[in-house]
Amino acid sequence: MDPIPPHLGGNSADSMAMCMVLDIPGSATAFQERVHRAGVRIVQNGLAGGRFDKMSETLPVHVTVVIPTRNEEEAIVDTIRSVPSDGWCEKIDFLIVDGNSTDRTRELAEGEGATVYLEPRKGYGRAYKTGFAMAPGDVIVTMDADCTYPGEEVPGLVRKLLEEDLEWITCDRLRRAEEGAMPGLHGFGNWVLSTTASMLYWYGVHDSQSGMWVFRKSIFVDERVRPKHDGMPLSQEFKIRARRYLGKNKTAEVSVPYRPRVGEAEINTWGDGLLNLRFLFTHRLGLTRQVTPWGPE
Ligand SMILES: Nc1nc2c(ncn2[C@@H]2O[C@H](COP(=O)(O)OP(=O)(O)OP(=O)(O)O)[C@@H](O)[C@H]2O)c(=O)[nH]1
Ligand SMILES: [Mg+2]
Repeated sequence: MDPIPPHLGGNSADSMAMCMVLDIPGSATAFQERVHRAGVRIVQNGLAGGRFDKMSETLPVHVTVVIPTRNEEEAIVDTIRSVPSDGWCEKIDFLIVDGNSTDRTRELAEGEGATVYLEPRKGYGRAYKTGFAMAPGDVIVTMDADCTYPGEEVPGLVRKLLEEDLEWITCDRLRRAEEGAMPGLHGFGNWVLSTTASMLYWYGVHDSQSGMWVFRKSIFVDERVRPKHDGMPLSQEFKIRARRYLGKNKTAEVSVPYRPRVGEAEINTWGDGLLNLRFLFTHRLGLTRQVTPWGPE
């Protein structure tokens, strides 16, 4: 079965055409210089089916931005538009995994040319377990549908992934959070969870709760890398698995700006915080179990 019905339009001719053209004077030279400076060898991409050509200005890769949504009509359009689609990669599409929104989220996302998949099973993690399996791109990028993450950084992050031959990047929000982005309890909860995760797993990630990742879809061939939780703990679970099974040389944490939320949050700060904390301990003890399987129903 084709995982994404063609009528959903994620691979629309318009977005393809937009991504095929790029003509930025000097950028190839700058790119080569950066590669040279970093002493990084550009290796076989192995995903787009060809060699990553350092002379090329368009990254030879198909990128899918996966966004879970639940009642995000205020921010979904700006979130999608925040990611450049002006030809920096061969192809880019958006996959919205919607958890039964009762507002106009799905309609607005479709209006932006995104593929919208209705995932009625509840949960942030549940949405990603569906979206990751369905995403058609070689590289997957994630973000919330609330304008908190910097879409404009996506091309640079994907370029870094390819240039440095990484498998997975997680974005740290703590160092560059803008005023009001992580108010009171949120900031404190983040600190408690991130510190606890560092002590229990010693995995070198500062922001355990960030939901912006940039990675190659092929990492999921190794099933140990697939996060299993249906709820918010999927975020920290993914980081723990990626660092453990992909190794520190193939993974990185990069600081990005983080902005105040647009639209009402639906998360239960205390409930989700405690669930995350409990997960850190139970996962360490090997006591967590998978409730629903990987992929769409
Ligand atoms: N499909 C689906 N998406 C969800 C669900 N719960 C949350 N989301 C989406 O997942 C993303 C993350 O949720 P947020 O409410 O932003 O959680 P958060 O970032 O921890 O909280 P804030 O700091 O308030 O933004 C958002 O885009 C939500 O719309 C769900 O049950 N199903
Ligand atoms: Mg959010």
